[in-house]
Amino acid sequence: MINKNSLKLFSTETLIILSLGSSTANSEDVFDTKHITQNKSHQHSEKKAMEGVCGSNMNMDMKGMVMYENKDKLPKDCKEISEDVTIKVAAGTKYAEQYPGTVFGFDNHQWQVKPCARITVEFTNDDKIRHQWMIHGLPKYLYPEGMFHIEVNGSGKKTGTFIVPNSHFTYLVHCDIAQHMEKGMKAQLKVGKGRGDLPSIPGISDPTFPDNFNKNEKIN
Ligand SMILES: [Cu+2]
Repeated sequence: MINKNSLKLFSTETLIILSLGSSTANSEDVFDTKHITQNKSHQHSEKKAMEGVCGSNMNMDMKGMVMYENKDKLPKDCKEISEDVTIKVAAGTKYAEQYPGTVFGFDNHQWQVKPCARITVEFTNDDKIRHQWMIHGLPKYLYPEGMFHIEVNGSGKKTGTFIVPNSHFTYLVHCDIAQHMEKGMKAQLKVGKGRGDLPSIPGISDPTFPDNFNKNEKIN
């Protein structure tokens, strides 16, 4: 069966490609240059080809990646770096043991820094599965998708740096692997005074919709 919607989508895309092709005189040139650059970077050995900084500020190898790192570009509302902070974070199932109902966790679920701080995150994964330290809500002119992200595939460590803006805010930090945040890998970074607590942070805040274990409820 051919899905009508996908046909519709396909035809719209085709139209866009066609119109781009005809309206941009040197679009082929642009494409060719990109193509050559990509080929060049892939001419190294197999190991090298897997490593290095990709076009989107992503530093990746077999152990994991650091994405959208920013060591020196100041947010618009910062005149200077206020402080250099190193946050050491460990991730793993063992950190969930003290919080009933969770399966995964960080060794710390909250950090606080000054506005305009430069933060270096040393992220250690104590499990044999993949974990992430991912922060959201950063200014999009500096961080694509408003995000900075470290990922470690199995036990190991990765380090990355980013700079926060000047406003008081509470940023969401989590692991984006399916069900890891829901099962405890959720934390917050408070910049300045922050802006309250996020819900469901282990050891810090209650969930918005708590599980209901009614002892009086009869099971038939
Ligand atoms: Cu995880």
